[in-house]
Amino acid sequence: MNNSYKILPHINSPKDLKNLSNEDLNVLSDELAMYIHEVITEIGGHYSSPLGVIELTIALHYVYDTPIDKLIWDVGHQAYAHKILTGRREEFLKIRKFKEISGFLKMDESPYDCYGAGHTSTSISAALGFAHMRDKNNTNEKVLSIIGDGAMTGGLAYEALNNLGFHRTQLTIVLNDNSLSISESVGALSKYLTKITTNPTYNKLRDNVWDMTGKIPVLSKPIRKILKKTEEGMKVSLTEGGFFEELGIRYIGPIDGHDIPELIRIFKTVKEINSPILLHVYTNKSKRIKHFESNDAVKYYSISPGNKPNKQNSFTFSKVFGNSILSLAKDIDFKCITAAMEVGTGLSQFSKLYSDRYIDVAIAEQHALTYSSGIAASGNIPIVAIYSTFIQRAYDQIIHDIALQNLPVILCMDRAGLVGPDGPTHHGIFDIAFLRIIPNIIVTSPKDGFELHDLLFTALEINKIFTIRYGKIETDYKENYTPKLLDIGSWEHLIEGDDIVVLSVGSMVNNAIKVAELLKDKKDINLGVINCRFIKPLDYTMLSDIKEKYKYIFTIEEGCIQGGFGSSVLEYFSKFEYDNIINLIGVDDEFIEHGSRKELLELTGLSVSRIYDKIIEVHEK
Ligand SMILES: Cc1ncc(C[n+]2csc(CCOP(=O)(O)OP(=O)(O)O)c2C)c(N)n1
Repeated sequence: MNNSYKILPHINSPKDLKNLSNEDLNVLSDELAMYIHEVITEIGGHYSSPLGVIELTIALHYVYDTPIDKLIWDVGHQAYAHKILTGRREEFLKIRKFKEISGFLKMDESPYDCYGAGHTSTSISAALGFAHMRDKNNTNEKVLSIIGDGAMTGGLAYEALNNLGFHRTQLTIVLNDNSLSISESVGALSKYLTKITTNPTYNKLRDNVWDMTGKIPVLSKPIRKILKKTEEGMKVSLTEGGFFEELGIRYIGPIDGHDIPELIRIFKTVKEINSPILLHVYTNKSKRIKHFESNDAVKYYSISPGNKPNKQNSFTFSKVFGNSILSLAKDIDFKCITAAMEVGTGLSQFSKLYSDRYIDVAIAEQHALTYSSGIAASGNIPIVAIYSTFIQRAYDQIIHDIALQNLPVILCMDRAGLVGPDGPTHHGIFDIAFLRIIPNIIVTSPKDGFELHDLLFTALEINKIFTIRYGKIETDYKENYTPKLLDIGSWEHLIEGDDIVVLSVGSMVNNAIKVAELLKDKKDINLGVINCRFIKPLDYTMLSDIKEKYKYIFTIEEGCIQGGFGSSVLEYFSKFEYDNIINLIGVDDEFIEHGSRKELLELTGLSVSRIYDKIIEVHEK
């Protein structure tokens, strides 16, 4: 931190905010923005979302008595200012690095992180849990959920609102409305919120009510009642239904989320109200993006280390997915569905060129899956693109709505395996285990971009429930590739070995090939390598050959060992008498921290050198 910072270096906890003047608080907000900018452009991380809530964060910590009062941030990707103000200013310099502080909130990182997350839409439910236990224990801390308009589109948020409105306890929902999710916020709620924030008449009336109540500290009960009635009447008529009020949650807003004195004034008032409140704060994620050629909050949602642009000529699996979809769309009529991850899943171009065949359902993975089952049931082909980790919350939809009815949905899971700096909330390590046990489902993973294209093509041809998982990594691919149909359940014997074979899945096929080269070079051992692109069904013909030919069998997957691909191989072997020695390599019954993918592969035993060591250890025993 250079000498230009005047106030930030002296803030070691929220207590240090309490005596600052409004002017100093404003200077602090500029310094926080500069600090976040300097660090994140150098080491990478979320960018526009944290910059959008700087003033809001200052006002919250100024008014509330944290960590006694509970601030529960939804997702947590926006809470960088919270981390910096709560004693982690120096640690922030290495945020998201291996063994350093997390990019999300974590309960074991700080007492100020009273609840962790990474997936959206959990904060109101969790806050209600806190609030109810406070009531039972007769303590009087305040509980707040800070949730974005994007996260508010997730079904869990509505379940919590429903429960909160019924129980009517003190819980303040701060709705941070910037009209953006990662891309544009979509759906009826988004339109509804925009209508409120852009309605000048309503804003004026709203402010008047606040001015009056703010200026008269002790209002008589009847006046309060009348005011409340008028206010409700205005809201209901002007916002077409007073959605939150109808649920029993008092709506206050919209207020400017960048005006620190105003935020402080309103939080001080809200703090005194002991019923459920939704405080609608509008913020602008672009406001503090000043150092690039544009202030595009979608483009600068996150930044890679050194702010390097993506390499133009290289392919990631997401890019291959986007390209393959575009080329397949010319001849085959399918629909693409995403849950707010248009850019991340590689569907940006498709969404523009085929807007009538593209549906963003907002951050609603459960809905995305059941909605797709409806598309399939009506005789159309849905391709759903979702990150592996976010599929977890749509498990019953896969079993009950898709598999049980055998409805041919194609499910493409990006970010499978270890995703790196986003850490345990985002690693996609459970998908093989939880999908392969469901009847009627085909589970696959390509070794490279060409095979991803082949699998997509195959999925579109065969009219079955078809899932494809691939990681956040670069891969081989060439544009204008003509895909081929793959036999369901067919593996590829890439290298013939002597007595050891590696059954490798997806991203691990490349590592297995490198291990084979090393073993040949260093020990003159011929390692067999098989590309197990079908995780379910297995290639039973090849497995019976393997059983006879190889004494040592290793399975390698970038996923959990328990219930994973290796387990399915063991299930196969359990049907016979066998004397093969079988070893499973993968993530062994633990959550994996954040760090670079390279560091995490090393940690979990999935790096080339660790696989090599393991094979030698077993073979030379
Ligand atoms: C269940 C789930 N689906 C998708 C995501 C990916 N994701 C992270 S932040 C985000 C957008 C959140 O938008 P909003 O709540 O408005 O917050 P903002 O970033 O705009 O402040 C999305 C889709 C996620 N974290 N969790």
